[in-house]
Amino acid sequence: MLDKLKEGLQGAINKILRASSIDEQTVKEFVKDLQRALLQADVNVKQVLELSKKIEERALKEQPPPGLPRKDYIVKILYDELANILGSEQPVDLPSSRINIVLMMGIQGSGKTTTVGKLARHMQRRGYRVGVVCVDTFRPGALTQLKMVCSQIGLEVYGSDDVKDAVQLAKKGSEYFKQKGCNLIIVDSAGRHKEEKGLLDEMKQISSTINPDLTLLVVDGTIGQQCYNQAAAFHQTVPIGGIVITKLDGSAKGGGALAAAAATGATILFIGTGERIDDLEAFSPTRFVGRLLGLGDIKALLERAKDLEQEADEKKVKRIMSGKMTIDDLYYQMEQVKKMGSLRKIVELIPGFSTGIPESELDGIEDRMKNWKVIIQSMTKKEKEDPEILNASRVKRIARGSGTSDSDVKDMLKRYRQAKTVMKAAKGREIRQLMRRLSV
Ligand SMILES: Nc1nc2c(ncn2[C@@H]2O[C@H](COP(=O)(O)OP(=O)(O)OP(=O)(O)O)[C@@H](O)[C@H]2O)c(=O)[nH]1
Ligand SMILES: [Mg+2]
Repeated sequence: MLDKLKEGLQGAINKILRASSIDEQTVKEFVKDLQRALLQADVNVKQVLELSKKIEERALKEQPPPGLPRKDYIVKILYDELANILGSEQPVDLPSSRINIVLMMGIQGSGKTTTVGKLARHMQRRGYRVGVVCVDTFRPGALTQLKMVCSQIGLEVYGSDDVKDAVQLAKKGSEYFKQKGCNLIIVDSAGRHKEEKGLLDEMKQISSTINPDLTLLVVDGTIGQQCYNQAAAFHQTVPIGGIVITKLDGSAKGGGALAAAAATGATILFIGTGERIDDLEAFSPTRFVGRLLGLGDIKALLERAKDLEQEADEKKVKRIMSGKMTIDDLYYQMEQVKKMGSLRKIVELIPGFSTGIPESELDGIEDRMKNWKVIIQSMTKKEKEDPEILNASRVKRIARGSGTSDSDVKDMLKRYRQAKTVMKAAKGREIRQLMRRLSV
């Protein structure tokens, strides 16, 4: 699966790991190799550029934790950023204690019916009592095909060759399996072209009638980055709970399909890796990227990076707690909390930050934090370690260098001092807990 992409990425990794020293040139070459591999896998150009810019910046600017060679750190950055563009890790939320209805949708031939069988098998193995409903009244032979797929695993299919009302079938079929005590009912629908309005309307009706717990969009991975438009078009009709990308076996464009699907914001929950009933995998971005990069080979490296990062974090926490917070530490905290999402929450979480910020001002805080980042980047190492040396002329220089104003710089310094004071004052468990929360 995705052999060419694997080859390209692993080639880039091997090259950088073999390099005798890492300089800007080596990093640029590494990024070029990545770009080539990703573009070949049909990853969207904009996504490739954004990703490579981020990797290049991080590879050149970030300090690896003490003890970790920069080239190992760069591989870790690649691992993180690739997993990042494949979306967040989300388990399938179908509690076996309730009756779950899963509705499949997707355009013609994307692999819905095949996936119904695979998913039924996957969930059966996890102890679910599964029933399958065929509401494809569109294509002749649809019911027969679904029955054939499901007979392999001894599953009953509800459907009719005579009833043409898909909404009725959906309703009756799910009632039927509810009565029978199933806790997972999978509904296979007819293929849709995204421009066929009539069919899309039917989809909407089915959805509002059976009220599915999960709507899965099935997308053919061989279409590569076009997945984005397809997923977006469907999402407008019926909100998608998750995506299944099929036919990743033998598709040269699979990488692009995955990246594009994730870019819609919907979670990729499963991938199809062949025509057989067992060829379905639950999707995890980190596991998937690990395999792409040859996890066997880089596992030790990743673990070491994690250990050293943790060690460095602990040192940092100690320093901050003893009241010796540097500007770099502040920056680090800002980066950490950003990962957590909501800015309002962030501001509330960093002690000292929210002090004196009126509610109305909180909304503008995001822009100010962006300002603070460039301000910090314009400071020298010495200034960051000891901001008290900042006199009027240094403040002016930093403001000019960061394209901000003197008062912006002063405002950042004020917040820094507040945070430092609060950290120093509030020793003990509370802060420790907070820091731990910040570094998840
Ligand atoms: N290689 C490969 N083939 C697949 C995979 N999933 C589905 N297929 C094939 O794709 C073709 C179409 O699959 P179906 O499951 O019938 O697609 P569908 O979306 O139900 O099609 P309609 O009901 O006509 O809209 C079949 O030949 C499947 O064997 C996969 O993961 N890998
Ligand atoms: Mg079908």
